[in-house]
Amino acid sequence: MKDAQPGAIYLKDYQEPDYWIDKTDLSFDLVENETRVTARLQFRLNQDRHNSQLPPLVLHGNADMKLDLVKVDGVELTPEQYTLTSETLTLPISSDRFETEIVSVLAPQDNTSMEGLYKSGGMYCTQCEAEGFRRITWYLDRPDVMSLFTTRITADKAKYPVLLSNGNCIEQGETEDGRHWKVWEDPFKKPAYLFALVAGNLVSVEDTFTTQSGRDVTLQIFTESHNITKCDHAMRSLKQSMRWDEEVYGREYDLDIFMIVAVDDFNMGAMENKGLNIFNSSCVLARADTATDATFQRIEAIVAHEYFHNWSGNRVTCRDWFQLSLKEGFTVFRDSEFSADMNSRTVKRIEDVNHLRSAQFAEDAGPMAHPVRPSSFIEISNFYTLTVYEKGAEIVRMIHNLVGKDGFRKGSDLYFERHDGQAVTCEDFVRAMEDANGVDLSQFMRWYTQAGTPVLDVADSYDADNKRYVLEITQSCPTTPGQEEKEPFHIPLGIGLLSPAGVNLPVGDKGETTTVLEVREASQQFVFENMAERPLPSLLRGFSAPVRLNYDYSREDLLFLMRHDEDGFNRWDSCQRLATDTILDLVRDIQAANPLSLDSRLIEAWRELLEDETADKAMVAEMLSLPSEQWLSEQMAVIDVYAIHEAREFVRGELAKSLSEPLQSLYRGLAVEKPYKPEAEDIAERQLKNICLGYLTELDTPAMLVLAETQFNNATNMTDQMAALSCVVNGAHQSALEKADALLSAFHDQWKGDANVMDMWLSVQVSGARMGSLERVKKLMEHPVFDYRNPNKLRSLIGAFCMRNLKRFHDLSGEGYAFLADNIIRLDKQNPQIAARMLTPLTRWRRYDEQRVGLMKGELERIQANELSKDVFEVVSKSLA
Ligand code: B3K
Ligand code: ZN
Repeated sequence: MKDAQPGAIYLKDYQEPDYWIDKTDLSFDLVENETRVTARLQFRLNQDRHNSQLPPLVLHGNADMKLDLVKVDGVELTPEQYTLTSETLTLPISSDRFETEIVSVLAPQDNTSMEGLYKSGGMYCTQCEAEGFRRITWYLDRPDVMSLFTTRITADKAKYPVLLSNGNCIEQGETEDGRHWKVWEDPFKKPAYLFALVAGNLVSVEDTFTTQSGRDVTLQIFTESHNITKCDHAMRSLKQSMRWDEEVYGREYDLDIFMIVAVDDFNMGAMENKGLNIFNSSCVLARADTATDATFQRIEAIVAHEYFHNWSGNRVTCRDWFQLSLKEGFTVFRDSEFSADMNSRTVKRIEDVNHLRSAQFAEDAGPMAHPVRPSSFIEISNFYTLTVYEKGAEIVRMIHNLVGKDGFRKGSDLYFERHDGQAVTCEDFVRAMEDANGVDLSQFMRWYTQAGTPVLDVADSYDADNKRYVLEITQSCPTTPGQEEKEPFHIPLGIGLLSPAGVNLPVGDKGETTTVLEVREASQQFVFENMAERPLPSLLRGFSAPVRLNYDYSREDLLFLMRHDEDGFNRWDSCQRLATDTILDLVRDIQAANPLSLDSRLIEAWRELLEDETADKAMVAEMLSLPSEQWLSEQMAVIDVYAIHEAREFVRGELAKSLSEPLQSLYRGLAVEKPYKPEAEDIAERQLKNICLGYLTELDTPAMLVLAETQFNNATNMTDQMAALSCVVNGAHQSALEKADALLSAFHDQWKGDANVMDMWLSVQVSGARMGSLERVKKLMEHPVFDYRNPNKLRSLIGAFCMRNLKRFHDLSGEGYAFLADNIIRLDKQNPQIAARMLTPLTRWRRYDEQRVGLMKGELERIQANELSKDVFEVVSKSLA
């Protein structure tokens, strides 16, 4: 794209379409190398935009399709009568209602972008969000054009016995030459991005769900036959999600059939196509021996997420793609509440916040920073971001906290009732919340329009004579690309106050021990009367807003909060701060070449956690986990990759040495054989046990290696097997490297037939610094299990190395950067979406030391010198701007 640089599209330019499409009638003739798609569309002039004059019809398309035939109202057009470009087809129009018939010819087997219609293994499947439908036929491919779809699929019966599309199957039959066909009809209007088609040799598990109004819904999960034993957990999760949405939101499923299909080649996790969700196999298939607890939980969350979209996304959809968070932020909030209800609420909150703070905060601080509702984009695929999803969900959570649980339900009821069948905006969502609750959220709307992570600086003072305690809060927000000045946000700040004896004091109007302060000004004071003694504040309880909070806690304060704060999230957060402060001190020592010694307060805090037999195991596991290198990096003005790594490793080693006894005794107490259940309590026990094993293998003693090896050999579930493998690989000191290789090879031999397990095998050996050398990555790219076309393999190998193995990726030789750049250039020709996504680590170049800045920037410039997709062009050019 060096000559004609792609331009941006702006929210302010939004206009309704010239025409609506009332009916979409598709017919697919699936033939290897040449698939024909006939689209018959019924158009109607949009009278709100035009009344007498009839503008030409401009349809979206793509250069990879061949145009075979165009008819308007039954009359075939000659090439002189229409205009075809690589992105559009323009037809002359002479009536306010008309029908088109367009035949496009596709080559799905050559479609490596995984957008539109493509082949994954032996099956055909589709991915249309955001703009993939225009790779199937010329269409008004925008979410505000909602149409009724019928889909006829014809294919070879032996190779493709299963033919699926949205809605209900209304007709089927066989034709000559061993072909067969099915017709599917979707009774709900939908935008084209929710269209789906699958054809393959698949088997299914089937179940039923009876809705609250008594309708029976058939549930089916389709996979290739060798995976049929891995569908039970997804099916259970689906039924739980369906029940939960009825109970919590009053939302019932609306078709007679709900289908999920697992495919191996998929750009993301899953897709909420109406009645026919398509899933990345890694996000749906699980069996105790093949999937870890984390995978089980991810599947539960993603199945729920896609199911919940049926209302938040499909029945009520987005007017335009700038509104993406309308459906994604809301649906992430819904799935995260679902997971909280199914498991431990506090632990779920900790996991979500951890992810948000280490990855979304980094996005907010980088060159791609954008508001939750962006005001412009070059390629919409680049905006399926942590900001739109996770920060978007935090916005919805803040509204939930501001209007309360019942108020939120009133607001969501009003939203669904008012906008069912419509394509709407973020304002419509917020207005429903305002109208149902009689509140004014106009200042709150800035969360949607201003990018960047707000910073709250908190100071306090105590006046002993008047027994008055004052919190003084100042808010600010760093500048982000295109936004120099920011207006103050409306921030709900959950707080509590603790007495010196550790009592959580009453602070609310009704004597509650937690209250929410509404911060609206750039600088604001909150006064608490009748405070007998100076309290210690517990701030941002439950992480009530997505902000960075600064308050000058001493280490003693943090230890005190870890013990006494009634807010579970803040107990964990105090523990994280304690560890973060300790590690960052060591980073400074490393930089100053001082001898290192670990603050004994951290050791004692960890000892207390290990020895507390009554504590919640899931909480202890979270608290014992040191902050990630990503999070630590975020705390430094200039990221010192090596020092962070060394300091964190030093702390792990010292903790292991000082606490080897309690770690061993806790480990042994938890290492009891029991049947695998993916339930909260058991998951917590395994997690805690494996965290202990992780510390113990830091000790580099033969006995500890034996402990891990024994667990590896005896494990009856993947969680324990993978954890043991990871401990050996990542704990592998020089003496144990051979052992690590032996276990990796045993694991490979055991699981080489299972693609999803092999993804984990690839990433475990490259995401830690000890074994994960660049040479290993390159060698694994030649291994038979690796497949350059498969996004899961790319993420598990190249992605894991570049995003998680910070020390090796940022090697001062610059080889990691050059490796990534080479692959971006190669991958961009094959799959631009994945290429743009994998580029993320290089976009953060400004955060490093001078030498790395030069190296990383040089690689970005090298990428920029190529002919690029819009996807990669946007990320590279914004990063260098
Ligand atoms: N809506 C899809 C994401 C589509 C991504 C397109 N590049 C999955 C989800 O968020 O549920
Ligand atoms: Zn979603």
